[in-house]
Amino acid sequence: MRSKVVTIDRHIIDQERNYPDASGRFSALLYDLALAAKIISREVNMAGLIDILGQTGETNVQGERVQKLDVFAQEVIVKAMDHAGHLCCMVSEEHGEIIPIPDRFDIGNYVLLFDPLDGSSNINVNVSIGTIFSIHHRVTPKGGAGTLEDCLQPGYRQLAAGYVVYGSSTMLVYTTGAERGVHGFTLDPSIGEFLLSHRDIRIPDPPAKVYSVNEAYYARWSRGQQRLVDHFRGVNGEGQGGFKSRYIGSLVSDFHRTLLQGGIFMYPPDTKSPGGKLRVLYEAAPLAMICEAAGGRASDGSRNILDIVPEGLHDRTPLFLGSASLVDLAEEYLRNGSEG
Ligand code: AHM
Ligand code: MG
Repeated sequence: MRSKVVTIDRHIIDQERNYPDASGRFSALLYDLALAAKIISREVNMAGLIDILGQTGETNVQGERVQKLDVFAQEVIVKAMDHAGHLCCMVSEEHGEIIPIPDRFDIGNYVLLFDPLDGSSNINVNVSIGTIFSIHHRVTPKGGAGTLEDCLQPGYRQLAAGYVVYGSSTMLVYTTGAERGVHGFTLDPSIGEFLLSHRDIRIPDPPAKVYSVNEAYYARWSRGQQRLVDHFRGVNGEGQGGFKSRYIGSLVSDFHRTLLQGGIFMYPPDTKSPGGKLRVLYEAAPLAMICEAAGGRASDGSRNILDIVPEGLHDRTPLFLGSASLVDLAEEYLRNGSEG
């Protein structure tokens, strides 16, 4: 053995030692989330066998109803998180309203916001998908049920954010802020543990020359957005080119690559989705926190994503995130878009 083996549980406990007054609740919350991720990972890995085991809505060989994976992931997270007394409420991309903590369980001081299975349209073709989560401290008084006010907080108030990518291996990446860094853990399925594999991730800058955007929407973009992508391509008199294009169409996977290699991920506004497509609370804000903690930047084109104060649970935003120098460049093109 060349280096010590650190499980995610051990890592969370070690990090908690930095907070002498910590109650342990926050660590327990992260631990429960990691457990939910393992259960979802197991099921995602079985997805290819669905034709053998039964289609959605049918009964499988064990006589159980087969659920859609995104519904399954939603239920796993809610069931893993509702009873331990950490949370005052939850909200999910898959659910219209606040998910209350059942009366029979204790009410805690944290809010959990999550996208249970992002990119789920990719499941049938074996493309990586992911879970995204964000944790806030409640702002309403202790003891009562969580409210909209607890959920609609700007991203800069997040206590922690993370994602799980169910890819060639399953990885969980999380941060509790810039001072504590961004850390990645790879699931070893043989022992059922997430092991620290990527300590203190920093997003490369100068970055890999990679941009990630759905270019099929070019005709629907603003002039500034078109010129920015022309710059990356080195066409129409913009930039030198030399960039590569990579777009999986699965946000967690596109972000994971961007975090590790550098580059920029973009989901700009277009004439069909003038406010962007991705959700502030479940997608943009948590990934923005991770990106910033790793030394990158996240913008809606002019504002820091973490400054957005959401007005509704399902608000959307344009999103530009990745290596700071490329997000700066994007903002510059968008500002001066119609010139040239
Ligand atoms: P979903 O929440 O309905 O799964 O949609 C989010 C997904 C992201 O994973 C991805 O970045 C984006 O939608 C892709 O959208 P498009 O197909 O328009 O490029
Ligand atoms: Mg989503």
